[in-house]
Amino acid sequence: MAGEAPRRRIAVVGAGAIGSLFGAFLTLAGEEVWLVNPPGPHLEIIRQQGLRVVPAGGAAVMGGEPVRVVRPRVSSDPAEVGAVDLVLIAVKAYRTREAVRWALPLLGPGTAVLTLQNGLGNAEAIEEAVGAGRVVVGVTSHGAGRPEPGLVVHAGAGPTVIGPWRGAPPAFAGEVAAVLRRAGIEVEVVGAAGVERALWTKLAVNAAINGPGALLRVPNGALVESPSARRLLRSAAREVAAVAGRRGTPVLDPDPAARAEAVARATGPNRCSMLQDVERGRPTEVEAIYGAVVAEAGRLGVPVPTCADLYLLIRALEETRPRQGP
Ligand code: KPL
Repeated sequence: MAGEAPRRRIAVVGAGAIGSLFGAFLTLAGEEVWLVNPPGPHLEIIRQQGLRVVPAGGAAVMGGEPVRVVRPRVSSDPAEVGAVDLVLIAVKAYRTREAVRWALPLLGPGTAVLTLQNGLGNAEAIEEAVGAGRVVVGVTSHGAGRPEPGLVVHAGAGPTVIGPWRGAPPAFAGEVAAVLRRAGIEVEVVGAAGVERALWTKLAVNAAINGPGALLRVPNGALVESPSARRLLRSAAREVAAVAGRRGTPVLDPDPAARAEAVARATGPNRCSMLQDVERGRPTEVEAIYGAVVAEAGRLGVPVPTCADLYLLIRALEETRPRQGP
C-alpha cells in the first residue's frame, strides 16, 4: 500500500454481511470507504440513508450503541472510484473470478487485495486476475447477517487471522493488519503457512455446519441437539482435518469435531450462510467448501465419505430447487 497517509482509501467489493460489517468498522475508524457492488436495494438504501449496523453485545468498536448509522460511500462503477490503497474482497466464493475482474480499475501499483471469504480457491482466483505479490488472505471469525437491505447485524466478534498469500511480501499483510487494527478489529498476523492452516481450520468448521444446516434447514444450535446431525457434523470436521493433516497444513484445533460443535453452539440461533443461500434461492458455496475438500482428498487418497455425500446432496439440492436470485 502506498505512502503513510493517515486516511486510507479502501474499497470493499461485495456488500454482503461481512463486507458491509468490515466496511462499517473501517468507516467508523475514519477511513475513506467505498462499498463497490452491482446496483441493488442494499446499495441504494445506504446511498440515501446510510448503513444501519446492529452491533454485537458490548462491541467497543461500535461505541456501545444499540444501532449505529454509518455512511460509507457507495458505487457500482469501479472506474469512478479509481485506485485505492486496499481492496477487500467479500463476495461469495463462486463470484470471486468475475468480481475481481470487474474491480480491476480499483488497483493502483501499490494496492493490496485482501480476501475475507469462505472456502478454498479464492486467493488463487484473485491472484490470477491481479497478479502475484499483492494478495493477502484473511480468515475471520466475525459473524454477521444482512437480514434486509441497508441493515447489517453483527452476530459475534472474534479474531481475524491475516497473512500473505504465496509470494506476497509479509510486510504487506502487516500493513493491512494495521489498517484493520486501527478500526478496532482484533487481528493476528501469520506467515504463508499459517494462512493455509487458518483456511483449513475454518473450512473444517464450515464443512461441519453448512451442509447439515442447509439440508436440515435448522439453525446452527439444532445441529448439536440431534444425535444424528451431531454425528454428521463431527464426522465432516474430522474428515477435513484429516485432509489438512495429510497435505501438511494441519488445522489449528487439537479436536476439530469439538471445535465445530462449540461454534455451532456459540452461533446457535444463526442460520448458516449455506442455509441462507438455499432459502434465498441463490447458489451456494458448495464448490469452495465440499468440492475443494473432496478434490484435495481424492488427490491425496484420504477417504472423506461424509463430505462426499454432503457435496452430492447440496449439489442435488441446488439442481432440483427453483432459482430466485442471481
Ligand atoms: O461461517 C459460518 C457460516 O455460516 O458460513 C459458520 C461458522 C458455519 C457459522 O454460521
